[in-house]
Amino acid sequence: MNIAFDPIRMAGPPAPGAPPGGGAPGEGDGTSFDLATETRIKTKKPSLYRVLLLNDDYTPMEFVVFILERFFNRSREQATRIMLHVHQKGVGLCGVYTFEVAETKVAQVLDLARRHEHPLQCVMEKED
Ligand code: TYC
Repeated sequence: MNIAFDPIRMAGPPAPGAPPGGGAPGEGDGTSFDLATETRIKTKKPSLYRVLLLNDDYTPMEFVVFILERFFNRSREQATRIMLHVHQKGVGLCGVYTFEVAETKVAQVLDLARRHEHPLQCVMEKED
């Protein structure tokens, strides 16, 4: 039996003083290889990004409400509340997403606004 494939031998921690990587017999002669024995998988939470709408004097309120319903899955009531917040305060939060999702939503908003010749601006910013 090829000792490099012995699941019982490979299951435990390396013996004290064992070389890093396991150091199976036959190592280096092309007849053996190391198995991946790392059990504690390191994970990292993805960074999150706020997508914000900016106020302007020309984009129709109804268009902003439509944008919030269509791209940010907001109800008519939520969308109206966010739109009015942006109208009054100058900036407002549409949602929080991972990088690629936020990037896509900004692009969708800007593309539709441009095609309707509205100056609506949408930006993303990293959360701390
Ligand atoms: N201020 C705009 C108006 O009076 C409405 C508006 C709201 C525009 C939100 C942009 O992100 C915006 N027609």
